[in-house]
Amino acid sequence: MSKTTTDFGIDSALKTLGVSATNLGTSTGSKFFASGEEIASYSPVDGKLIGKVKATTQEDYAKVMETATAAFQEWRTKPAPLRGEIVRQFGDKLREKKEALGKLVSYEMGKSYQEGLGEVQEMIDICDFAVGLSRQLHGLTMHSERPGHRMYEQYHPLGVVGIISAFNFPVAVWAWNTALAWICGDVCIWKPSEKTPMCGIACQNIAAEVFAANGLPEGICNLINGDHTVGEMMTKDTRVPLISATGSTRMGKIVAKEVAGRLGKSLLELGGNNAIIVTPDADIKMTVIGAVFGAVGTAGQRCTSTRRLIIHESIYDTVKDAVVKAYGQLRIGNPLDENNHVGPIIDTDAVKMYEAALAKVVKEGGTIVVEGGVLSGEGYESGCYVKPAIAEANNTFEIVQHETFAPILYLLKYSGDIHDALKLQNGVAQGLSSAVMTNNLREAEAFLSVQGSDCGIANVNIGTSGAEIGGAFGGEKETGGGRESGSDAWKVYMRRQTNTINYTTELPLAQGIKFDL
Ligand code: UN1
Repeated sequence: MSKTTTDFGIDSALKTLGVSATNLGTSTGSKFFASGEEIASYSPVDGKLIGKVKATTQEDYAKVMETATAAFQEWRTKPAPLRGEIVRQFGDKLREKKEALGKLVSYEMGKSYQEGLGEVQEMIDICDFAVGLSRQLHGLTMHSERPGHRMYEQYHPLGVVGIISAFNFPVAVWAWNTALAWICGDVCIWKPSEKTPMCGIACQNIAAEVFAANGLPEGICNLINGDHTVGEMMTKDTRVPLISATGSTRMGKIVAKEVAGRLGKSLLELGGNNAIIVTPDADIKMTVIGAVFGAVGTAGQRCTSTRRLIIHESIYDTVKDAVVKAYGQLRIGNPLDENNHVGPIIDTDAVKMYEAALAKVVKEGGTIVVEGGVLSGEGYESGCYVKPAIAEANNTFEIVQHETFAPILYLLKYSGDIHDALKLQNGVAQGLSSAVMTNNLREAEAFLSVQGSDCGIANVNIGTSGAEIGGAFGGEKETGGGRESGSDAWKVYMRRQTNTINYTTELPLAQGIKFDL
């Protein structure tokens, strides 16, 4: 008998998170309302209905926007360290609810419970980071060319920030954006993926509780639900100065065009096609761990998932055999059961894309080395469990050039030196994450040099996924160019103002221009 949700504590997790089964949807703070169509959320784990939310209508959106705009007037006047204090409390609440939220992430999205917990940990980490930042929103002081003048820059909040997030990181990516936006003095409207709406409700509940406990306005945290038409309400809205969107390159191109058309700012984190280069100097044991976790973690549905292994011909067979052997040990099944490594993919549409990709790689001349396939029978009733597959392929294959959100790893062979491997690695349209496995200093430095990886993330002796929040996260080319989370990513959530103050009784002009009256 397969275990039930009660055995895994899902019912009690939902209770802890205040997620009831129906009629939740749009929300400003803790006030839920919505009048649109129902969106049902089915778990890919067991195919069961988790709950339903109502989609946001234009009228609902108008109400949210009005509340958010009003809340911004108040929130922006709070000193940044005080805003940091609120984010600190939010991080503490997440610590309290880590297990429950990690479970819901696992159950609604399908990633392993460990990865669900990891995702909540990313939220906690970004809160800690944001709290520190709230006392460090520094601008520069410049020396004026004019005597008796002082010149400096300061950062002010932007206003209402729109966040569109994807199903694969249903809570962490929202937190990256929102924790920074909040300490910067912005208010947020979040549209989570319509595939993971319950995670949205759970996070909204946690955040709203913190704002309410501090007597702060409802509209600092807002939630809207629905498909791309709901996202469009924000992308078209001139009252939303920044749209942060995570998802496919196809979606990002639409958002970018719409937001640029009204001269708004967009922060895009889109598709990846990430490779690990394995050189003759690689540590094979480390390579196998990095590659296998990178390819099958989150069932290959991270933006940072390893999709291509670029292996030197001299060690090709050794690496291939080691990775194939490791795949033989993978246990696929209920992600809440910690004995399993790989859970389901998000839905049956994703399963179709997975099957089509495997058929295509064969059609293009590739060779399957680890067979894929959809699992059926007890425990696999949802129809969303697939076998992680490996195919030998060519970088020029159309399917290899394309990001398929599923556990499919392509093996590519290179001869020559690191620059030949880099040509393959960089020879795709996307530019998110990259890695090299080598103990050779020259290879490592070449990989990181100006002629090296063209990606936003470049790792040495680490896989492509699992970035820490402290670094700026994002990538180049079709990945969209945005940077989220750590480093100075906060700057995009603020407007920079240059201030020059004349404390003399003269009015000298810059550039020495004479203008005597
Ligand atoms: C994503 O897939 O959109 O680096 C985010 C990682 C995670 C975040 C991935 N920390 O794999």
